[in-house]
Amino acid sequence: MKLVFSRPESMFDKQMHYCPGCGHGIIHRILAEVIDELNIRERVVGVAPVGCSVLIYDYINCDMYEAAHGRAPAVATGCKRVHPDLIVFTYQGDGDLASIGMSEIIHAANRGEKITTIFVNNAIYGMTGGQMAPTTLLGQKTTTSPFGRAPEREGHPIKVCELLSVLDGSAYIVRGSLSSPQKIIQVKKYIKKAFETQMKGLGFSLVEILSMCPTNWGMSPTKAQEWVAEMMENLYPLGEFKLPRGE
Ligand SMILES: Cc1ncc(C[n+]2csc(CCOP(=O)(O)OP(=O)(O)O)c2C)c(N)n1
Ligand code: SF4
Repeated sequence: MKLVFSRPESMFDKQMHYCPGCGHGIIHRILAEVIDELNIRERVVGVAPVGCSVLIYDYINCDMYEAAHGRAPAVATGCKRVHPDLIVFTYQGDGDLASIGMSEIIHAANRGEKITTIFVNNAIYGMTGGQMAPTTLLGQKTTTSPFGRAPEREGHPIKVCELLSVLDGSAYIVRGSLSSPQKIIQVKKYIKKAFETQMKGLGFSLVEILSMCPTNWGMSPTKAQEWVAEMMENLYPLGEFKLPRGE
């Protein structure tokens, strides 16, 4: 019989702790597939975030560090500079990357560190119970914006790809979404290209992924996926914001 579906080699056979309909599990899977396809598992080092995906090292079968809240780009920088032959990535949520870790990511991108960041934007702090994140949408209710985010009170949503793509040090900046199977396949291509950018020594690469948090959004998994398409993709346009030089 022809095998059409199997677990990626770079993924442990382990039940995940994520809520039903969460985007992290999907992203882990396509990340592991890319690592397999590029045949780089033994050269890859990841840096785990503080957030729901803190346990990514239990799921992806590669070497991994755990960094303090927001500091993954600094840890990845140290690793990559000491071991330039390794392929180093950070995996960060929006609270981790765009709140406490904002200066870390800006300076890592600006320095042109040859690392790859997988940035999971679910518009909320998932792990700690649904507080407002820098990426929370205007009008969106969270535990810390119970009347809906208002610009004069909580400020505007921060657009990370737009921000980082104007920095001279960034090489490849792209935004994808998990709102449909086609878009998930596209995200996988973006992740592959981001790793290839690093492997060619071209500089800093970041893949932002619009993702679901059905639990803290108070929605079913299906509705949450629709909300990504209808609400998030309007505010956060998809596509490649910056291409590596020469492309
Ligand atoms: C210095 C510090 N401050 C606050 C926390 C608490 N904390 C843990 S996870 C988290 C938010 C994570 O949200 P996000 O990065 O969006 O990831 P998600 O859980 O949504 O995937 C916070 C504030 C912490 N662990 N350390
Ligand atoms: S709280 Fe949200 S981000 Fe965290 S595992 Fe559940 S659905 Fe995923």
